Amino acid sequence: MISRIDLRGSLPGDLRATLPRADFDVEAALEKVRPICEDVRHRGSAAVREHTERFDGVDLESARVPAEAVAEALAALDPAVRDALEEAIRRARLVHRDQRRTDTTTRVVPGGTVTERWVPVGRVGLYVPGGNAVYPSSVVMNVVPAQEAGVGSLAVTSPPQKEFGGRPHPAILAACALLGVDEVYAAGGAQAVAMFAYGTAECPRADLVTGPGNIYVAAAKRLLKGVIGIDSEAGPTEIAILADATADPVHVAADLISQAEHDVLAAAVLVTDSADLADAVEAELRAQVARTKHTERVTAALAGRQSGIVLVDDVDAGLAVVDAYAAEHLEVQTADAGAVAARVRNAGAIFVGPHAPVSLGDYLAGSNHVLPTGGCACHSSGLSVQSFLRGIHVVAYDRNALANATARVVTLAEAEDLPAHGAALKARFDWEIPS
Ligand code: HSO
Ligand code: ZN
Repeated sequence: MISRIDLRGSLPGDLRATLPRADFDVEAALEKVRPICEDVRHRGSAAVREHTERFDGVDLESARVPAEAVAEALAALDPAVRDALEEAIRRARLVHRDQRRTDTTTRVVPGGTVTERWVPVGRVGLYVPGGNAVYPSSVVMNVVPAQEAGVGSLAVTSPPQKEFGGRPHPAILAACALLGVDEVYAAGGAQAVAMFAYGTAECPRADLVTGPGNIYVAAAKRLLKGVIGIDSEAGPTEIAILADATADPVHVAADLISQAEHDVLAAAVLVTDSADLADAVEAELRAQVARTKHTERVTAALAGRQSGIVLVDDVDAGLAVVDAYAAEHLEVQTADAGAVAARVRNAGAIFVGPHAPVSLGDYLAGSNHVLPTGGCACHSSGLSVQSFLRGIHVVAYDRNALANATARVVTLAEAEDLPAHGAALKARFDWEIPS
C-alpha cells in the first residue's frame, strides 16, 4: 500500500536523493507545448480555439465567458457553498491584507535617499485548474492576494467543461462573481498560458500569470517565463507529516489520504521516529482507503514512488528529513509541536499540532494554498500579496551628495574599464571628460 524507507542508524549524505518524489518531468513536456505556444503567438484567438477543440473537445466561438453567465452562476450557487466561500474569502482577506507592504525611504547620506516603492503588477492572468476536481477555492487563493496587492486588471481562465456547454465549472464562475471578477475565459493548458503571455484579439496580454495547473501548464510557464512573469511551476500536491508516538494514527492516515485524493501523482509522506505509529498508520490507511470515495486515485498515489513512510531515530533526524524534502505542506504532529515547527526551515506551509490539518488550509484557514512543490520550498514561497508587487528603487541625490560620491564612482568605473560611467558624473562638475 505504501513503501517504507528506513533511515534509522544514520542519515545518508544525499538525503534529498533518498526521499520519494513524483516523476513530474516538465522538461519532457516542453517539446509538446512549444508548437502550441508559438501557434497562439502567431495566430492568437484562432489558435486558442483550435487547441481548445483538440484538447477539451469543445468548439468555442469565443473563449471569453459572457459576464451575464458569470453573474448567473452566482445566482444559481448552492447557498451553503456560497456561505463557505464567503467565509473563506473573508479569512483569506484578513491574512493577505496584513501582507501589504509600505514604501520605505532610507537616507543613505545627507541629501541622498533610496525609496523602495511597492507597485502592483498592472494586469494578471489567473489560472484555475480543471482536471480531477473543481477548484473554486483556487479562485479565492489567486484573486484575493492580487486584489489586496491592488492589481488593476484581473482575468481568470479555466478549462472548458463539455457538460457545462464549454464553460468552466459553474462553481468557478460563481467564485469569480463573488470576488467581483467578470473577465473569465474558458481556456486551459498551454494555450491559456500563451493567451495571457502574448495576448489575443479577445484577451489583452497580461504581465503575470499565476496559479497551479497540470504538467502542460507548468511547461508553458517555464517556456514563456520572461515573456510573462510566473509565480511558480506548481507540480502535483504533497503532504509530509512529521509525527511522533503522541500522534493519532487515525488523523495522520486521514490527512495523508486527503492530499492523495488530488492526483495519482500526489505525494503523501510520513516521517516518524515511532515504528508503532508507522504500523498503526498503515493499518488505518488500509481501512480508510477502502471507505474513501476516490479509492483508486488514492491507492495509486499512496503506492506511487512519490509516497512513503520514512523511519528515523528521533525528531531531530525527522527535522533533517523534512527540511531536505521541503514539502509543499508539512504537518507537525509531535509533542510540543509549536517548538518543533519553529525549527523547520523548508516547507511551503506548516500546519502545527492536532487541530490544523492541511484541508483546513486548503479552504478556510486564511492561509494561501498555492504553494511551492517538488522541493522548491527551499527557495520559494507560496502565493501572497508580495507575488503581485514589484519593489521599485527610487533614487534621489542632491548636488552635494552626488559630488561626494563622484570620486568613488569614477574609481569603480575605471576598475571595471567603463570610464564613460565615471564621465557621466564628472560632466556635472566640469571635471575633465576623457575623449
Ligand atoms: N491541496 C491543494 C489545494 C486544494 N485542495 C484545493 C482542495 N482544493 C494544493 O495546495
Ligand atoms: Zn487539497
